[in-house]
Amino acid sequence: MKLAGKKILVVGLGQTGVGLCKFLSPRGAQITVTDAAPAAALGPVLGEIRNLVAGLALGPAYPPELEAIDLIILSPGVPPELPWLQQAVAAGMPLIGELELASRFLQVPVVAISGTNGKTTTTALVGELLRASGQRIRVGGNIGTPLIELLQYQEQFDYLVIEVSSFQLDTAWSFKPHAAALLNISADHLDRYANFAAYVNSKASLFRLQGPEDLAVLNADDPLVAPLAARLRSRVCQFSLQQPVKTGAWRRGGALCIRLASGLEVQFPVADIKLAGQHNLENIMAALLLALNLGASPQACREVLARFTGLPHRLEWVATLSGVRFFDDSKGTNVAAVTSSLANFTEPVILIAGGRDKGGDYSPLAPLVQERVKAMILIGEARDQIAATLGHLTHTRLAHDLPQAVQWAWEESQPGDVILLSPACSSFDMFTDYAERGQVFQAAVQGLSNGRPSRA
Ligand code: UMA
Repeated sequence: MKLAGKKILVVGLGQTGVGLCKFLSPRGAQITVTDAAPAAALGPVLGEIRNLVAGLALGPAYPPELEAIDLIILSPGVPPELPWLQQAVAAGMPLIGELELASRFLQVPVVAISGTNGKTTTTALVGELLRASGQRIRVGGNIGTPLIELLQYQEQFDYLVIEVSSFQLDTAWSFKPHAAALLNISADHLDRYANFAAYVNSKASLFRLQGPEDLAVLNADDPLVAPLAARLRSRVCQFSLQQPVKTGAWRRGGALCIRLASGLEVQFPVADIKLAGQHNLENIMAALLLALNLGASPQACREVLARFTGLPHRLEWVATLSGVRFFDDSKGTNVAAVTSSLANFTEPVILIAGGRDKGGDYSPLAPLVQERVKAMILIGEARDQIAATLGHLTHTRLAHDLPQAVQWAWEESQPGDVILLSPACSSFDMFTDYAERGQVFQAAVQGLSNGRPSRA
């Protein structure tokens, strides 16, 4: 693909937009960057790209004039269905996403992980398992560093291990991962998709271009993922917590059992696994299948599993104050994630939830809220909606912001309780992203421990 001299419009100036500019500029492209946010809101990133681009169309100048543009490249957070982009496509203008551009320049095999929940933890774990086995790898994608940014180093690596979101898949028609796992599918991002079926199809497109030389790892227990096994051309491995599988991973008693087509059979005692949470056993099985199929050593995997504790903002223990345990699950941005998180506690939970609604239905949380949640403190745009669906099931209060929610949760708590931030919503109404929301939560908890706790 020739980029020199091409007039390219980069849409969105977050991490992806910056990565795109850094990739396109040295290849001679004439870049215009557009973003709905005004310059003042974009802050330091503007400094990073100012010398790389020919034009900026920010804030009031968004969306820009499209005359003389040869190619539009989208950040994943920008829906291709926006009317001005649809008009451009209808007029014959090529439009691709960052993952598509990266796919056209990839020279090393990619290991891709997708799914509604667990994909970030699994991606990080696959990275650890392969690295501990002596493979040269880099981890990126939706987990943090866009794939386009990893390409500059690609010849130094055996594999690039990336987390892939449905948003990225939707505009990536050439993406062909050498090994890919689909962990699960449940309702999410319904503010962006026409319906749930469209979201499911987006996830399944992960395997679209795979052939018999490629590996697909599928969750045999997930009714939306399991049927893909019969449709794919890839080599399939499955994992299950419920029953043995022919080729793949399953739980038997106190061990995770693995059997690969290569003949490798190996077991990993659950008691030796540091990463907590039932749902994480599925993520671990998927990660082991990817890594062992790519040549990881079982002994190195054992060592990693004995020390890997997970990632920030995913059911992360923050502090224990006067017998009350605080957990930051800011990455719990949909109902299924909150369900998994709540299922880990037998103690009374004070749940802090809310944020920007993603078009989902909160009612599947009702049984767990009734059973385990002694109080719910709701924040953000979705607080009234969640209160209307679940508020009658437990003591519920609406807070102005997250620090107030933490303070109120603390006032409601007693020794032995758990205070859990697990929002079931995205963070974009009040924060830059889920990480910032988690940091604000942790700082508020820190504030309690710094000696001004007031209990009712
Ligand atoms: N913007 C517009 N017009 C729009 C929408 C957004 O101009 O219609 C602008 C915003 O003003 C903003 C910029 O686009 O300045 C942000 O672009 P982006 O949302 O694509 O954000 P990036 O910083 O590029 O981050 C993206 C992923 N974000 C999303 O998919 C929403 C990050 O995943 C990812 O880590 C990063 O690329 C690197 O690959 C985050 C995420 O929330 C973690 N992902 C979703 C999820 O996991 O559920 C999919």
